[in-house]
Amino acid sequence: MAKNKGKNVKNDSQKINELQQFTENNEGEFLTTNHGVRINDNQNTLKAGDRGPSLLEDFIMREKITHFDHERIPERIVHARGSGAHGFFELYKPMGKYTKAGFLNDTKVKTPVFVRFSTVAGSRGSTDLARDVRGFSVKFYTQNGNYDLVGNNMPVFFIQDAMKFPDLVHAVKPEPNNEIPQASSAHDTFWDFISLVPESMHMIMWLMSDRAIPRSYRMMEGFGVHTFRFVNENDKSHFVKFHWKPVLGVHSVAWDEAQNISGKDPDFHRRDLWEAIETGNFPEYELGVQLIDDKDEHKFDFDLLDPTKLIPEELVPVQIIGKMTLNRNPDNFFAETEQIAFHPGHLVPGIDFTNDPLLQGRLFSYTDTQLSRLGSPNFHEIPINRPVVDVHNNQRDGHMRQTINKGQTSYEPNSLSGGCPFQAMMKNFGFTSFLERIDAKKIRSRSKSFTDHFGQATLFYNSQSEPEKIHITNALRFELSKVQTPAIRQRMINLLTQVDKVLANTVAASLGLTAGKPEMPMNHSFPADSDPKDYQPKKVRSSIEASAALSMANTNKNSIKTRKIAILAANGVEETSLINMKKALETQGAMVKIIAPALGMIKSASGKSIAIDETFQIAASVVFDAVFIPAGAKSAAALIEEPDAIHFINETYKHCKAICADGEGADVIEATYIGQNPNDDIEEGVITGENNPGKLSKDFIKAIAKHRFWERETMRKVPA
Ligand code: HDE
Repeated sequence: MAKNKGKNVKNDSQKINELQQFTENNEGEFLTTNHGVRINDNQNTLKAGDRGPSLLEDFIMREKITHFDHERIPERIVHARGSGAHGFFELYKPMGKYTKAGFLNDTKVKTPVFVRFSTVAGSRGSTDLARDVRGFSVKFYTQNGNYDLVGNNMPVFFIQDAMKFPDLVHAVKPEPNNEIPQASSAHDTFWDFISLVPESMHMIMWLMSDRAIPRSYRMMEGFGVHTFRFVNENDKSHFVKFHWKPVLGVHSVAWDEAQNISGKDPDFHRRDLWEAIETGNFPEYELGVQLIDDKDEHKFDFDLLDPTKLIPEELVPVQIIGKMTLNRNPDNFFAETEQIAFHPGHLVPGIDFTNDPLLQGRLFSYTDTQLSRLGSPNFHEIPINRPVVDVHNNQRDGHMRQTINKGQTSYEPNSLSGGCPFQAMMKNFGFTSFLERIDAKKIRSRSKSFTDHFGQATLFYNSQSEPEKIHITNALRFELSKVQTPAIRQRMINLLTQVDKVLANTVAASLGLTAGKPEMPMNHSFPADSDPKDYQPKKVRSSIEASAALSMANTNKNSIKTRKIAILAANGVEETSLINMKKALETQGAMVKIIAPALGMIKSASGKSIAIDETFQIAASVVFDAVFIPAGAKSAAALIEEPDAIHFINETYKHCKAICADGEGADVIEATYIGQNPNDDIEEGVITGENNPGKLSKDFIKAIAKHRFWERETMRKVPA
């Protein structure tokens, strides 16, 4: 295990202390300028007479406005929209056999972390519910320096080589002539690019799946994507893939719901994360690793260095080695979430890169982007970016330097400062790169082992449940219907035939097209002396037919913890019916809100006052996971007369969520589409009952835990 010299090691709460050191406390203080001069009037500019011109000498007004003018920094080129949280990581079992990384060896150490979740394509103010990849970046403030695991919620990527990244991002961003559309891949330039880059097909399957519209940041997986290396004390290396598994399971919303949420609450994921932490429902994720012995590098039917491939868990199981808990919201969004600077090149001894050509390019990009965004090579001195260990080197000065370096020397070797700071040369003390043998020609090309562009796209598609397959099909129909250029649609359909014929034909039918043979685009990365035929994209049949871990249908469905449940009520509600269900749900960790026609209080049938949380004016079914309608004849009658209540239930039904009614509450369900359709039986997930409140709440809780009843989608369409 890599050791630190005792002197510069600090305890784990150091990060919190350090941030506190920079945290302003205004309590009982006077307003001052940035230079500490007290301000006696913060309302009026200095003027020549109270109706006269403003005076240039008003240094207080000028300082205030100048600072305001410069408040914004460039948003991130990608992943501009994000939300962050503090937390800690705890190790379950020492991993010394594989890695000397300190924080992966000591189970007693609680390593502080900061996490930033994000979407990729949209601007900083865009909606959380765009169909998009989600960023999942974790900064570990370890005792051996900062380690950043800068991953996504999908385990593969669109492209194999960093050279293509600006093209990909230009294609997905709003089109340059009219800056349309915001935070959406459903437009010509994106699909034009994708239709010409078949290596993207595996990632496209993920992007068109429900993984791209998570229910919550707390209910999505994270992946390191690239293959990295673990290196142990004896310099033995293992390949490693990183996984984050959310304790609450992996869940998504429906596409129609996502579009609605984007209007009703564009901050849905941000709010969800913030509220979960504020209410003590700390998000938890287990860290898993897939480990591959160096000697097994070539034993797979894909290349470990190819970031468009995952390693099926059936081939290499994920070992769970620790857990991350997010337990503290940032104090200031800008200072922390906006200024945090991640970098896949922030490594600690015991973890190393591989030659994945996408990863290699990222190693250049992330420092460069911080220089542009944060404006100075001293971005590591911003409190959120500082390590919990001291920094000692001879780097000096620069824009906005904070450190006051003492002494006569700023070079090494030196004798005037006794040689300090000196190199950590002793074995296993400082960072050393894995001694990988490289013996090759300098060349711009791609390995032949990267040419299977479809095998894992098919594996992913085959691993999905029926409803998930339908969602992928519908997402492709939606996106490609938005494409205006017929040739692009046709090229995409032709490519889809390589993934699954039924999928291709179904999408083709709704576009009025017939699937044809794909023309493989000329790939200009062939080595000059090679036969292009050898480098054409192809499909390698995966050694397994389907992988259970790739389907969300197989995720945790035992808990309703933190699920949001709406109770619809009006005057005359049966108090016990409402209160008992509320208690039963809250005991299981759900968050319950009472929604009524007007704010304030409602009067129960027995004359008790019950406080209301929201009215139908702002409440929307799409931000809830389930709905309950309590007993009470008068309340039910009032809800039946309330169009928004009927719409609420119809929409909950349409989005396949659990619905429950007690006693006369069932009359309200009868008044909705569900009851108006006498040919359909009341099906699973719609629960009514009387005289057995215990059973009712038990059945309802079970139904909510199932997350969704997707079968409803194929049974009938609800005009919600
Ligand atoms: Fe990034 N990426 N990326 N990326 N990326 C950035 O860095 C880049 C890639 C990812 O919450 C930028 O600080 C290149 C893969 C996340 O602050 C930028 C390439 C994966 C975040 C950048 C990739 C990611 C970023 C923009 C191809 C999944 C948000 C702002 C070679 C493993 C981090 C910034 C945060 C952010 C470049 C590909 C994940 C421009 C050149 C693959 C989660 O430097």
